[in-house]
Amino acid sequence: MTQSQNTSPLRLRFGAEVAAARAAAAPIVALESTIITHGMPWPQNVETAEIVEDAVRAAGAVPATIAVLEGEIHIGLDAARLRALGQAKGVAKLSRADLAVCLAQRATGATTVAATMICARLAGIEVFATGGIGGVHRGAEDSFDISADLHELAQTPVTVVAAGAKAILDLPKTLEVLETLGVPVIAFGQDAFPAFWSRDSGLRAPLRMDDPAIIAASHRMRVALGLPGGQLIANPIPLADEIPSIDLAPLIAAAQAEAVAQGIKGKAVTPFLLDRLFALSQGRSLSANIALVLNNARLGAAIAKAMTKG
Ligand code: PSU
Ligand code: MN
Repeated sequence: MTQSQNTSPLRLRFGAEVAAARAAAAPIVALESTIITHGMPWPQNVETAEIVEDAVRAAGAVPATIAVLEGEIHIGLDAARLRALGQAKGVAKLSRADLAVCLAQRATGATTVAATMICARLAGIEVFATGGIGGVHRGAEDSFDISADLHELAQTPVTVVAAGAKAILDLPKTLEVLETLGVPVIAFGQDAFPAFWSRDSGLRAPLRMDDPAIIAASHRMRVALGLPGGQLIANPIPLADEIPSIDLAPLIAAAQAEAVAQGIKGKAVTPFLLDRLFALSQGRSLSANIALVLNNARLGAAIAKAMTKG
């Protein structure tokens, strides 16, 4: 260890299962915690987090749910900590800008895609599965609301598996920004860029791959090239769980109008829209959401396994 590491104030707390996996060089899949605290209502948030972890295990990898608890980065949460986080009120939502502040204040917070990528890299975890990433919001030409997730994908070498981006975002602009930032956007098993609840956004993904082993190989190749960022793997929701976008479009428009009318800004925007959508769809969106996260967890595990074979 170098001097600077010895004097670093940072300490990662590894869960027992993750510590054992690290010792055995077994495949590990990182999972985020903002989806638990800000992305789904209780109790489905905790139930989903648990079955997603089980899906990773069933696919032959070890899940590492990441969160900051009382000023420490946890890589892997035990059942009690997961349940407590899922029921806690007013947990902070941590993106790149917030992480150091939360740790210095010894506070608790849930990690977004951006913050989870930062923590996963520190823990040596190269694959991360979630539901949807943040992106360019509708009306960004006025609000400038562009998620820090996109910039994180450009600078932190973690392969992120998501079901594309939600239609609460401006998908063409999101793809343009990812292209500008040099982030590979790779649709898995199809040509179309998926749109979260639906398999086809109507936009073509810039890249396509059909084999987790090739995804692992291109991750390695980026590292070998000295390229700093990660890859976005856009994995379409299973056909049986898809919701036609025509059903959701009016609800998204309504939620969007409410956000504008109520002056919702900054990091409150995404949680507000997700919460309103769940309510407006009478929970219909939730089972699809759960199915796609499970699907991403399985693909994440397959990629993580391929990385350890490499
Ligand atoms: N999109 C979803 N579900 C989520 C999120 C995004 O479909 O739970 C969460 C993720 O944690 C993501 C964050 O990183 O919201 C993006 O927030 P913002 O737009 O404020 O960057
Ligand atoms: Mn934002």
